[in-house]
Amino acid sequence: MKKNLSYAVAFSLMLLSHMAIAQLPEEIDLNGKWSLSWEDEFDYPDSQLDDNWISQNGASGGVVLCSRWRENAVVNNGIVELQAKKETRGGQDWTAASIWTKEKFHYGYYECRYKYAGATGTNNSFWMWTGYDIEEGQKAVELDPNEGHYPNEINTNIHNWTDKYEDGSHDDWPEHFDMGGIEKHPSYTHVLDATITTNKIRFSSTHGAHFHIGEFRIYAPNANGYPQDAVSNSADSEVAGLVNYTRDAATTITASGSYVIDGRNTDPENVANGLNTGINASWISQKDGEKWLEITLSEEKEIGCIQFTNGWLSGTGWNALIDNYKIEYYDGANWIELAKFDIADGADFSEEYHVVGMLWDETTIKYYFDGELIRTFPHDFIHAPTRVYLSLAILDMGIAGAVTDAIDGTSMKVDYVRYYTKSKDTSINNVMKNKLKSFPNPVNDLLFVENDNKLEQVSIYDLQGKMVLQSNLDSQNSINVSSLSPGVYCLVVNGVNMVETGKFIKN
Ligand SMILES: [Ca+2]
Ligand SMILES: [Ca+2]
Repeated sequence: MKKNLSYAVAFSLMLLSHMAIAQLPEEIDLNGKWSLSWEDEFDYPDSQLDDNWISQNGASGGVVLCSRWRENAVVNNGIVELQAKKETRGGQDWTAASIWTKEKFHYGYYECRYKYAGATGTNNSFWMWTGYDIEEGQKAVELDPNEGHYPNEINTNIHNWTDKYEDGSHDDWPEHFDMGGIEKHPSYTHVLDATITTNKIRFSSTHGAHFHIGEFRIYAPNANGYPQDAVSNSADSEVAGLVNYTRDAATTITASGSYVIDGRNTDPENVANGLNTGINASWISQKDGEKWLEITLSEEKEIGCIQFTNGWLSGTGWNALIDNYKIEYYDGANWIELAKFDIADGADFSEEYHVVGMLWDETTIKYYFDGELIRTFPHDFIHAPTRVYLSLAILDMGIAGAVTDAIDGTSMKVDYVRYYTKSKDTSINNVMKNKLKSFPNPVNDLLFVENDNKLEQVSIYDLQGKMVLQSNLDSQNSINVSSLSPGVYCLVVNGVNMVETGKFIKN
C-alpha cells in the first residue's frame, strides 16, 4: 500500500512536468530547488487586474504610434487582452495597452504564455525594466525575452540604459529569431534545376515598408558554380567563369519607385553596381504598394542562377529583411514564376499560444521559447530588481511590418505570467520533497491536502494543463472539488517558499 502511494506521487510528478508545466526548461526542476514564487493567471474579474498591475494611461513616444490606456487591457476568461484600436486619443491615431507589475522581482525564471496580435505593425512584448528607481551603483537595465512581431518573429534584446554615450546612445545586444519554421535571410540564391532563356526577369514584393536590395544577380550557367558569400562586394569574382547579366551595360533596370533621401542615391540601377552594403549601395523601394524591379537584358540569354541580397547591416546584424518576394521570367507571352518566399507561410503566433521564458542569475541571462533555450547572454551588470511588463505597441517605419487597418480590433492575449525562484537552502527542499498527501482518492466533494509545511493555496489542473480551480485552503486544508467533471486531475499546492504537486481522481 505504501509502495503504491509513492508510485502514485511519483507518477503525478512526472505527469505534471509533462502536462501542466510542460513548457518549463529542464533546469527549472520543481522537484528540486525550484518553486513557483509569483504568478498571475488572469483568472479573475477585470477590476482585479489593478491589484497586481499598473497601466500606462497616455501617449507614447519615439517610434510607438499608439497611446496606451487601462481600458485597452481587458481581463476575460482567464486571459488579459491588450487591445489595439484605430481611434485618435492622446494625440495619436491608434490605442493599445501596456501594463507592468507593482512588484519588483530578482533572479529567477520568468515565463509568459501568450498570443500575438494578428497583424503586421504590432510589437507584442513580454519584457522587464528596472526603472531608474534603483540602488546607487546598480544599472538600469531593460531585458527583452521577446518583442514579438506577427506572424512568428521573436526579437530579443538587452539594454544598458545607465551607461550612455555622449551622443545619448547606449549599448544594447539585439538578436532576432524566426520561429515559424521558415527564416528570412540577407541573401537568396536560386540555382535553376533547368536553365531558362529569357530577356526579362521580374522581382516583386508586398513587404509593408521600404526595403533595400543590395545586388540582384542574373548569372549565365556556370560549370564552376555560383557565389557562396552572396553579401560580399566581390561575389561576382568569387567563382571562375561567372557572368552576371545584370551588370551588362546594355541591361536596363526599372522599378516601382525609390525612396527619396537627400544626398543619397537609392536608384534601381544600384542593384548592379557591385556594392552590397553602405551608402549608395542599394535600391531602396518606395514605402507603399507593391514593390517591383524589372531587369531587361539586351537580348534573350540562357540563365542558370538568380541571386539577390536584401536588408541593411548594423554591426553584424541584418535589419529590415523582406517578408516576401516572387521572382518571375518572361517567356515571350507570359510571366512564369521561378521562386517565391513568404514568411506568412510559417506558423501564426496569433493563432497559437507560445511560452516565452527568461532565466536570470548573477552571471547569465538565458532566453527560452517553449522551454527550449534560444539565447545565452553572459553579464556582470544586471543585478537590480525589475518589474515585469506586458506591452502591445504599434511601430512606425515598418519596424514590425506594415501598419494597416488590419490592426484594428486585434489583441495580444496573455494567459499567464509566472515567476520561479531557486532556493539556496537545498536541505529544506529535500526534506519537503514528496511529502504531499491528498485524500480521499477518488474524491466526491471535499479534498483534503496534508503536508509538513504550512499550506496556503491550491491550484487544480486538468490533464491538458488548463487550470480548472484555484482556492486558498481553509483551516482544515480542504478544497471543494464537487464542481469538477469526473476524471484525473493534478494539483499544485503553494505554501511559504514551497510548492508541492500531486494527483487525484474525481468521481
Ligand atoms: Ca548594389
Ligand atoms: Ca490564464
